[in-house]
Amino acid sequence: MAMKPDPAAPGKPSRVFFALWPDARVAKRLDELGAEAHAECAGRPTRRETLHLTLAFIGDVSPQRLAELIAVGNEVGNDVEATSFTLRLDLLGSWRHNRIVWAGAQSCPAPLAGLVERLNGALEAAGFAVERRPFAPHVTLLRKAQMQVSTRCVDPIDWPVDGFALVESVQSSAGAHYRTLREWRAGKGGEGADRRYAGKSG
Ligand code: 2AM
Repeated sequence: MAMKPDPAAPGKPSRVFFALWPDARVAKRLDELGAEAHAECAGRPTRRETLHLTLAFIGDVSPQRLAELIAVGNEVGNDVEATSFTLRLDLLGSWRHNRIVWAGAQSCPAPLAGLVERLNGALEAAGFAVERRPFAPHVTLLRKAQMQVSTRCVDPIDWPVDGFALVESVQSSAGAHYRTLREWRAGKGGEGADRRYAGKSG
């Protein structure tokens, strides 16, 4: 009889990505915008504690390669000044191809574009496949939306960004849960980079 894979077995790959995670105030505003969008489009709202902006999606990696990703984060997170900026989310829109409704930005701040570029550069140098499409900063508010929206301006949500995280996505029947593997934050923990935290899931 064929053996079933043991989900707890060592060596199981993790599905990981670098992301910005909002603080409680920004998450609340995004959640409110998500509720407004849900009234219009239906679909499955992103739970407040899981709202995030993906900087670089990596996909499945073996536990052995996680150390290389942390080295990538250390390299990029060392420049703490470059990870502090304000991101103004002032657009609501949707994509037909994947039926998501998102919050986005009329203008991508140069430090955000720079952060993504540096992450992709370091990922590529470390042998990871990187996204070739232009970066489209967005926070997914709804999945499986039944209606689309025409892109429109909304009350701006100013997101004070002061770091980024390496996050693991764990799929379950209840949706995705996320666990922060490592976080790099400006102005905290001495040198700013490489502050481990216990991990959040949602
Ligand atoms: P999304 O919000 O636009 O769906 C965790 O799955 C995060 O990585 C999500 O924010 C998701 O973006 C993004 N993601 C998932 N699969 C991806 C892929 N193949 N390419 C780029 N980003 C992806």
